[in-house]
Amino acid sequence: MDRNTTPDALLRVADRFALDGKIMSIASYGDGHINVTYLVETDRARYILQQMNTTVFPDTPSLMRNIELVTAFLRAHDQETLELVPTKDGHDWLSTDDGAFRVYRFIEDTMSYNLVDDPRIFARAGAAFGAFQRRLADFDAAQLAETIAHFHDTPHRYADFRTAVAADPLGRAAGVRDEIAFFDDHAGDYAQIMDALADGSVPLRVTHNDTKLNNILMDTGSGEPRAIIDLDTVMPGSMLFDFGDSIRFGASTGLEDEQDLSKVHFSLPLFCAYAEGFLGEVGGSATARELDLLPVAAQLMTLECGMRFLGDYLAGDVYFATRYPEHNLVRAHTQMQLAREMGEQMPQMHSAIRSIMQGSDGGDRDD
Ligand code: ADP
Ligand code: GN1
Ligand code: MG
Repeated sequence: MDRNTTPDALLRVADRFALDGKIMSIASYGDGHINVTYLVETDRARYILQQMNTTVFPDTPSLMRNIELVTAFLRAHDQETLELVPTKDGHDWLSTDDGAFRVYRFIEDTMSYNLVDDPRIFARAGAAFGAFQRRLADFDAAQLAETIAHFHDTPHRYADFRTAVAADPLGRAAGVRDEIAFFDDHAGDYAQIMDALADGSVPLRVTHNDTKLNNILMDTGSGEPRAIIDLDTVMPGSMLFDFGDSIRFGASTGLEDEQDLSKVHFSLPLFCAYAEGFLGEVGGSATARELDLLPVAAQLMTLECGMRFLGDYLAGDVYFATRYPEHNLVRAHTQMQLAREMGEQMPQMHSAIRSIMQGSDGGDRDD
């Protein structure tokens, strides 16, 4: 995807949308790895303009239909959510020679975190993602298109990873033999969630699937979560994907791309806080197998993301946005360290989940 749309082209694109006021500025915005995001300021309002990543999400009409359906559903349930701004001719996205674009109203007076050290903040994130999933339990999953096939199918991700290792177009594999061996050593673990989905002990639910902390906007005044964003991957999935991916990103003492690994550790207090918030919303509907797999899911989602970063490094940085040549490798290293430490603290994670569930009434469990 071309990430270098010229300022003139951006202005032409923004001008095709029904914005309120005269466009004053357009500037790059945010920390997403997939879409190209801009802040558009007019003399009356602010907007988010996104060039959608049509390589990652090839079926734009289905993607946008999912977002329309999910945001309409959330709004109908009084939940603040993304709001699309149509084009001047009434479409909810725009296709031009420069790519596919959409505009959201800017959700004002909010901020997002790439790192938290205060467990109370992370507990609120857990409650927000839990509430998101609980609300969507009433949403008819059959309406949703699968925007990326096999998104959290970890064995499938591992097969893709092995393909990238074998192809090695830039000759990078020789320099990362230990990293490749690390993901190979865990190959026997990868099927645990998919097997549980297949045998029915873990149900399919409507899930967000990309629950990193910076996909929640928090109110700058109250500190409470306001809206969950980045709805591109909302589709049928497992509660374990959402829980695990949040822990992968947020229960770390370092940034996802921290180069100094001495700063990157799995934090059990952050894990416990998130689990408490999340299970406070969805614990009652969780099956015994889901509860049992929550710690494993944290480690699996971390391994999965790590092998995606390393696979992209080998493939030549074609998927995730990178700012320097080793960026994906740096990200893979943080995920490896976190996955290793999660493995060491598996018993503590299990006992934390047990005590959270004993502390709650847990009376209406569906197992
Ligand atoms: P990506 O898929 O690339 O991660 P996101 O949809 O998450 O893209 O958007 C990137 C960033 O832009 C978010 O992390 C957030 O900071 C900001 N953002 C996106 N939508 C909005 C919005 N409606 N209001 C305010 N900020 C937003
Ligand atoms: C991407 O879109 P963004 O930046 O929120 C990726 C996630 C990864 C994440 C790693 C569609 O998320 O799956 O976990 O990067 N999204 C997609 O930071 O692949
Ligand atoms: Mg995002």
